[in-house]
Amino acid sequence: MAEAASPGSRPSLLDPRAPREAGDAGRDRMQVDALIVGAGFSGMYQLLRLRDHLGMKALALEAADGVGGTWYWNRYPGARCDSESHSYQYFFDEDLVREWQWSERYPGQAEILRYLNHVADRYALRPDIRLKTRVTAARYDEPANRWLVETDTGERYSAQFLIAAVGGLSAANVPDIPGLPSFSGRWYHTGEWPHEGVDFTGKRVGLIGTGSTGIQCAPVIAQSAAHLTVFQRTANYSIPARNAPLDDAFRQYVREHVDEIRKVMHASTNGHPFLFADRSATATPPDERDAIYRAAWEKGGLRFRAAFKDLLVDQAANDTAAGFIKARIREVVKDPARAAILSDIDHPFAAKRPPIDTEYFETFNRDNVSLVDLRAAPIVEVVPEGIRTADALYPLDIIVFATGFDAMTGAFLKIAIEGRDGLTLQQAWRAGPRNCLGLQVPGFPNLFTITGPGSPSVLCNLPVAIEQHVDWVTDCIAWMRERGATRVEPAEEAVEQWLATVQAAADATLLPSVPHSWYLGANVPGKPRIFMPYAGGMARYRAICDDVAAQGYPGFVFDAPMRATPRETGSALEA
Ligand code: N01
Repeated sequence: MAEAASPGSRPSLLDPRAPREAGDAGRDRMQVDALIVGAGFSGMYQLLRLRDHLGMKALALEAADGVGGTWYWNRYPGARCDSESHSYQYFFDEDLVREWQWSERYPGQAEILRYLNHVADRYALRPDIRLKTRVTAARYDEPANRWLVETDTGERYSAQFLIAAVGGLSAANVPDIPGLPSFSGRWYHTGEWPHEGVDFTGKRVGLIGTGSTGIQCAPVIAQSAAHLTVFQRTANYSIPARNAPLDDAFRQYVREHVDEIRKVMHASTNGHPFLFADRSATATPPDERDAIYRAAWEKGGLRFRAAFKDLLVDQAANDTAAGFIKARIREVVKDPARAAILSDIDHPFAAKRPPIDTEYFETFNRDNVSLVDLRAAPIVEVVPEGIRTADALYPLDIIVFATGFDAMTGAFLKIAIEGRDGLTLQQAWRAGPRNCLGLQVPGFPNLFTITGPGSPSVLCNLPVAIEQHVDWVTDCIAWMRERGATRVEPAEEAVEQWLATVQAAADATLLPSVPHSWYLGANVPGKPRIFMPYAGGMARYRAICDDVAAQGYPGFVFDAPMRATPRETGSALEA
C-alpha cells in the first residue's frame, strides 16, 4: 500500500476552481483521474483509497442526498443487517474498528447509516462526494482514453478511470401487476422507503414477498397495523436471529482481537466471522446431528448453515437441515393450515439466500395477521380496493412490495454505459453478465465494477467483499501508474475462462438448482437465466485475485509503455 496523504488535505474537486477541460458539445467537463459511481460502503472506501493512498483526483457521484447506499434507501420497518455487527464494518483501519461501538448483535439500518456517516466525516470524504447527482450515461472516448460521464443534474465529467460502486441489490424490482396504478391506497417498495416513515396504525396492509426483507418487516408491521395480510409465493426457510444488545465484555473482545477476527473472515467461505464445521451432516449419527442443529438454532443467525460442511453440496445432507427447520416452523405456528403453507418449501435450505428473523413465524399466531398462499391462488390484479387473487379480493389501504431487486446487473445497466466502438453494456450483457473476475468487462477499458456479477458479492458478508475488490482495483491502478500504463481491460479468452470457472463453481453446489432464485435472474421477467455470483467461496476468490495480481495480471491487457510484461496465459483464473 502506498503512503497515505493526509485526508482532505487538498482542495475539493467540487471547488469551482478545480480543473476542467473543454468538452464535446461545447460545454466544460470537470476533469478527474477517477470517477466513482455511488457513495455507499464500496464507493466511499474506493474514494478513500484512490484519493488518500494513490493521491489521485477522485470524485464520487451519489444519487441520494446522503451517503450510505443500501442503508440510505432501505429504511423499511425492521431493516437490520443479517451479518453480525462486529463483522459488518470496514477493517482497513484497526483504529476505526476499535473506536466504533455497535449496540446490538445485528446492526439496525439507522445505526449502520450513522456508522457510514461517521466514516465519511472521519476520513474527510464529503468534500469529494457530490450528492443528489445520478450518473445517467458514461461513454468511453477511445482516442482520449477517457470516460465521458453525464448526470441528471447536467454536470459533465471526464475521467481516466470509471468505478461503478453501485451495489448489487439497489435496483428495486416492483412486479408489473395489472391495475397497480388504479390502487386507491398507498404502495411502497422496501428498497425505496420514505424517509418520514409509514404509519400503519389502523391500516389494512398487504405485504408481497417473503424473502429476507419481507421476513424482517412482517413482524414489525404486524405490531401497528390493524391487519397484515402476507402474500406468499414461495415458502422460505428462516433461522431465528437471536438479536440482543452487545455487552461491554464482547466489545472489549472485539477491540482486542481485530486481527484475529479479520483473519477468520478472510479464511471463511462467506466472509463471516465463523468457519464451517469440519463435519458432514450425513456422516453424523441422527441424534448427534439433531443436537447440533438445536444448538445452532438456539445460537441463531447465519451461523446455522455452518453447522455442517456439506449442506450446500449434498442434497441428502441438505435434507437433514431442511427437515429440521420445517419441523421448527410447524412447532412455532399454531394453526396447522398456516404451518403447512409456511413449511411447504420447495428448494434446498440456503440455496436461496437464507433469511434470519425476529419472530417471523410467531407473527402468524397473531389474530391481526393472515397468510395467502399465492401458489394455490396467484395474484390476478390490483384493484382500487386492494389485491385480487384467483379466488378472493383482499381489501387493503397499503401495499408493501418486499419483492427484491433486479440483482447484480440492474444497477449497472440502468446507466447508459457505452464502451469501445459504440458497444453498450446492455449489448455486451444481453445473454448475461460477461467479465473477468467480476471486475472488468471486455470492451470497456478502465471501467471497474465493485462486487459485480462474477464475484462472490451477494454470497459474501459484503464489507469483506468490498474491501477486497477496492484494494484489488487500487493496487491494479497503482501497478499501472508505476509502469506508465494508462489502459486496462480483460482479454476475451480470460473472460471465457472466468465465466466457465464461475459456472463450474456454481455447479459444484446446490445453488443453481432453484428455478426461482434471483441468483439466476429468475425474479425479473426477460432477464437472462445465468448464475451470477461466484460460488467458489470468498477465500478461494481472494486467492485467485491475489495470484492474478502477483503474476502481473495475466488475462488483462494493458497499453504500452510497460516495464514489466504481463503473462498471457489465464491459468490463474482457473478454479
Ligand atoms: O428480495 P428477494 P429481498 N408476486 O428477491 C416475492 C439482501 N437483504 O428484498 O421467491 C408475488 O429475496 C418473491 O417470491 P419468489 C439479501 O441478500 C439483506 O427479500 O420469487 N411475490 C420473494 O418471496 C436478500 O437475499 C438484508 O417466488 C413476488 C420476494 O418477493 C436480498 O437482499 C435484508 C413477486 C423477494 O425476495 C433480496 O432480499 C434484506 C410477485 N410478482 C435483504 N415478485 C440484510 O442483511 C417477487 N415476489 C439486512
